[in-house]
Amino acid sequence: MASMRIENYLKSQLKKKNTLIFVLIDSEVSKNTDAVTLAKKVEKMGASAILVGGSSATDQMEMAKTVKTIKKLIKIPIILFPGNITGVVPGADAILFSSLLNSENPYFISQAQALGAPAVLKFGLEPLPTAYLIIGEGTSAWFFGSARGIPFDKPNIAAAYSLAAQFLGMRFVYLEAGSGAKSNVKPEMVKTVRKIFNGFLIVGGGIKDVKTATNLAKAGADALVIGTFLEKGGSLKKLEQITKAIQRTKK
Ligand code: 1GP
Repeated sequence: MASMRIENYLKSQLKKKNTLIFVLIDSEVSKNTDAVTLAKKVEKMGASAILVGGSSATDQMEMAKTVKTIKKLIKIPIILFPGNITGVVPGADAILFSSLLNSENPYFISQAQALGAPAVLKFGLEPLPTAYLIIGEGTSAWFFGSARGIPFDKPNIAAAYSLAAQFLGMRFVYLEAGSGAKSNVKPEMVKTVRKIFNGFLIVGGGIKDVKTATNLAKAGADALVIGTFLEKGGSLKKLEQITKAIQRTKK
């Protein structure tokens, strides 16, 4: 049985905090030095994990370098968030081992996974079995993943996919509006998925204010992912306000 160190860590974090913050670092957008400074700051501020990757991050060398540099300086786990097999690099703690369940291209449902799995094993990355669901359309993740985006106002479709994920043994669901999305996943959808899905529920895409984050936390998200807000120079003070607010919001 593979180690479940990171999965157990996330569960124990959930017992202390109601909703967690994961900060996404796209190694191609942030320079190595920026990524290091950012990782250190967000750790101090209460983020529970750093995600490295994204659907447009394809430079493995750059990504491996970022992971290696950050790893030496922080204690919170680094979780890879691959958009393709190029997102599998050594040195991280775990990987969102994801199947893009609503893709129209089987490559993103099972073939990339088969191609990437041996490297995940070789690099000793803990695979976190994740159903990746793309909500809405027009984002890079939607485009590159050939997704048939679940409409924002169809929570029951997201819930049906999440239940299917659970029946398939996946312990994580990621409701993804896409990086820099104009509209984020609606609390109603999170609530509907939460009712039916027993695992760890991640929500991301376009989150940049306390109110949105609090409503998603209240609706039952276990972790919110924030990337673009910081990439675009959003203040750490505001991120801290978001973090504090969701950590005290009861589901
Ligand atoms: C994207 O869900 C993540 O894959 C984070 O989205 O970059 O919009 O914060 P943002």
